[in-house]
Amino acid sequence: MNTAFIQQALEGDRRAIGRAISALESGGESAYAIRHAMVAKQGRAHVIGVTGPPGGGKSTLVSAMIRCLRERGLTVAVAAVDPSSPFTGGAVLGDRIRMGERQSDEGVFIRSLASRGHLGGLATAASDVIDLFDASGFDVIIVETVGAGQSEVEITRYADTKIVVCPPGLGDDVQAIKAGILEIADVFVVTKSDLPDSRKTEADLRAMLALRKEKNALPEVLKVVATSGDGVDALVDVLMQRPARGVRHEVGGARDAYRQLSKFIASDNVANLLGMELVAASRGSTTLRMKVQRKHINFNGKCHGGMLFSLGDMALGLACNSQGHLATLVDGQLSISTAVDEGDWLIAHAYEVSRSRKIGSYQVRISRASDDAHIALIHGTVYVLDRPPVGANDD
Ligand SMILES: Nc1nc2c(ncn2[C@@H]2O[C@H](COP(=O)(O)OP(=O)(O)OP(=O)(O)O)[C@@H](O)[C@H]2O)c(=O)[nH]1
Ligand SMILES: [Mg+2]
Repeated sequence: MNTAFIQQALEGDRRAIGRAISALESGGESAYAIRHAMVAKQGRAHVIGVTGPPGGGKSTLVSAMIRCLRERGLTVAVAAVDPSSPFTGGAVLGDRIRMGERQSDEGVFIRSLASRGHLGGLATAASDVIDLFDASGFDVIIVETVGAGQSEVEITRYADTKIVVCPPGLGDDVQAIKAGILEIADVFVVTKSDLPDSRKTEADLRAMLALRKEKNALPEVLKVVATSGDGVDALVDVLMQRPARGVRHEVGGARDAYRQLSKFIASDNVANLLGMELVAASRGSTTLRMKVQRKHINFNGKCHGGMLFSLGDMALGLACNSQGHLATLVDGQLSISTAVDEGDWLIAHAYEVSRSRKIGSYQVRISRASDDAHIALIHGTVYVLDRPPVGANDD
């Protein structure tokens, strides 16, 4: 196997980087060699995830950010996951790029990636490609994902800073965006702020954030007109002020916990049956989301209490199994304070209250995504066994 290109890629050679990405995407032995070689060089780049609804203005925003970052002398690599419109050379990058200016710019590298439905989410290759860009010395890495389904949530686990794009006039989709994404956004960007509805979108976002109990580290809300460049400088200022560079490598195993727990939930029949999705995970805590559907509704026309318990139990089960030991619920109480309707998105946040070698105590707070209303609380006691969780061994 000729591996000279790996070294060249890590030195920033563009053709070699392209070749390395293809090797990572196709897997196999050279992918392994690349991963091995790049480990030592990771952790320098600021990885910025940009997600939001289809057609929300993500690519236009990314193009404007590239321009601004280049003016500040920073190099930029972009991974567009499952783009519905071609990224390189197309109109999405604006006239200057179309005219070939950006392609000949050595400081910008853009690549489209297919998400291949690995565990119902993001292709493994995407996270490898981010690591490769990082190891190849790019200052900023931007990852664009469409906010539909699990992949946008998953990709943001690999980002130091998460931008959620909210274009004006979303209507009912706003709730789906809020469900789960609210928890992960560091910055909300109201795109297309030249459109009249943008004031309302901004006001909606601010009203929603005002409901949050956790007042510190509230996400910023910024208005941008990417087509004219208005607001882009201010956005890049905010991004550059964040001390976030490289934190994805320092979060105490959060990435590992997330990867492990995605496997658990993907292989859980009840989670699949009821439509539960993993939003966030770290050791000892998890956040899930679930949209209340007709199949969850009881004879009274409200969400069945058992569905709430199932959701909470799943969140709790993942949280207590995230530490390498098999743990199982031995006692749990559910108290419900608000009835839930079809169409609502539920968020379940499970966290550890205390844990000894044998016994763990956990709580799950279930809330409604649209207004953060308190829905239910679960308290559970788990028994910890002296062996790993069953699903943990098949790596
Ligand atoms: N009025 C206005 N239109 C914009 C702005 N930014 C983007 N658009 C338009 O919105 C449409 C979608 O923009 P994209 O940047 O391709 O959106 P996207 O979110 O990347 O779309 P997908 O990748 O297909 O999900 C295009 O027609 C853009 O010209 C803006 O600031 N103002
Ligand atoms: Mg796009």
